[in-house]
Amino acid sequence: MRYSVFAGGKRLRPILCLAAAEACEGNDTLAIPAACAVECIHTYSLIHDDLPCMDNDDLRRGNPTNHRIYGEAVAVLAGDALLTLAFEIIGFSRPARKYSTGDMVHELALTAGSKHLVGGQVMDIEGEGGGLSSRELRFIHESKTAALLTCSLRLGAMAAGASPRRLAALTKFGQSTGLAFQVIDDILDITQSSEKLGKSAGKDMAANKTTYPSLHGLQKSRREAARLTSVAIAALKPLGSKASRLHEMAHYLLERDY
Ligand code: GRG
Repeated sequence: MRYSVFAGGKRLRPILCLAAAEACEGNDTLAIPAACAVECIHTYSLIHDDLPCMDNDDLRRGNPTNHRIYGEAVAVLAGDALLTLAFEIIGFSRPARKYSTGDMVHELALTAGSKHLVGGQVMDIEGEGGGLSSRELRFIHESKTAALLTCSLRLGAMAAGASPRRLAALTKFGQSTGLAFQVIDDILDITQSSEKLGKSAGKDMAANKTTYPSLHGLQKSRREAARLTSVAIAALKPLGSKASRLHEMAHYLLERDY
C-alpha cells in the first residue's frame, strides 16, 4: 500500500478537493480526510488496472508496478485494502453542517462502484481492440476519469458545507475538466516518452484502442481539450475569486506534459 501511494503521482484529486473546499469558503482541515480518501481510491484503481488480467503494465509513477514487486496476490490485496482504507478515512470525517458523514460515504461509494469507476473499466475492457463510437468512448471517459475528479471536487465542497448552487457549479467544472484531462492523457500517450510519463507510453496505439486522437486526430483533440477547459472555467463563475486555484488547475491540466 505504501509502495504505490508514496511512489509519487501528481496528487491531482486531493488538490482539487482542497481547492474546492477553499472555493466554498471552507478550509484544508475540513477537507483533508476526503482528499486522502480520493487518493486512496485512485491508487487502488491504478494498482488493479496495471495487473496482468487488466492492462498488464510494468511501469507506474516512474517505478515498477505493484505486482512486479510484490506479486499479483499481494497487489490485489493492496488495492483492496486501499479501497477499504478510503472508506475508513471518510467514515471519520466531520463535514460542516448541511452534509453528514453518510452523505460523504455515499458520494464516494457511488463513484467507486459499478455506475462509474468499475462500470467504466468493464466497458473499457469490452471495447479492447477498437471500434468504439464517440459516444461509447465518452461514456468510458466520464466513468473512468471524470467521475473521480468530479467526486474529489464535490467532497471538498461538501466538507465545506457548500450551497447546492456551488455544488452544481463544481460538478459541471469536474465533468468538463475531467473529459479534457482524459483527452490530454490520450494525446500524451502518443507524444511523450515512458520516461517522461512515468508509465508506458504508446500503449493505446499498440493495443489498437479507440481514443480521442484515434477518432479525431491530434489537432482536433487538442482543440476539443481547450474547448472543454473553457466550458469548465465558465462553470466556475458562481464561485467568484475564491475559485482562482481551480482556474489555475484547469489551465495546468490542459497544458501539462506528463
Ligand atoms: C476499478 C480497477 C478499476 C479501475 C477503474 C480509474 C481506472 C478505472 C483505472 C486506472 C487507470 C486509468 C487509465 C485511469 C484513467 C484516468 C487516468 C489517466 C489516470 C491517471 O491519473 P494521473 O495522471 O496519475 O492523475 P498520477 O500517477 O499522477 O496520480
